[in-house]
Amino acid sequence: MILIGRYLSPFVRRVGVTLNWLEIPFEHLSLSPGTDGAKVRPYNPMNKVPAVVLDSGEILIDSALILDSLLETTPGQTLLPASGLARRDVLQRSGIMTSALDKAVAALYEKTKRPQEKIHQPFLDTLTEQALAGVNQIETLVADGQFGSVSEATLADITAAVGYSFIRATLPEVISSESHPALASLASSFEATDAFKACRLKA
Ligand SMILES: N[C@@H](CCC(=O)N[C@@H](CS)C(=O)NCC(=O)O)C(=O)O
Repeated sequence: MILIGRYLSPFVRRVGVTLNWLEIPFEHLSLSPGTDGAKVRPYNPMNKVPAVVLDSGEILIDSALILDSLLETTPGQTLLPASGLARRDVLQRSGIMTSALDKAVAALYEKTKRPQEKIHQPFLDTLTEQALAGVNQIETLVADGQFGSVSEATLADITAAVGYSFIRATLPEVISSESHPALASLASSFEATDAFKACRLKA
């Protein structure tokens, strides 16, 4: 299996961490759509990451679809329940963070991809507020005991920890251990695991 994309992308990173968590070997091509478009497009003509090449040669894109496929084909995995309310709950809590990450990535692009004079501050503020609203929901749920621990991890925990670290690194005005202590603590325990350490944020 091959994973395409840099771990700076939280979507790529949650796939890489999950592969490590499940002890599935893979090759990592650390490519950026911004600077390596010609190398990314053969895997995804839209020049987006992550993409995964399965051992069968099939190419999958989008972290949600990639993870669904990986988990579905890994017997005995415990990151995502097979069906029912428990499954919906893990997907919903993962989805809150991935939605916040969509907004955080858009805010980062708004800040970094435009000439300074073309940044539209009201739009940037809206994106930042949307990302913050998502991480605030996660903070409340973590503080309420609705997230797990390293020993009983689910996809929601991995996604929350990856999301915290990404937003903390790229939009530090949105999130910190002071503003989101429960989520920061969860992220810190997951970042200490080998699965996370093998996917360094900037690699
Ligand atoms: N919904 C997608 C989001 C992927 C995404 O936004 N990837 C970003 C990197 S973080 C990307 O490839 N951006 C390049 C672009 O949109 O031009 C997923 O979950 O994989």
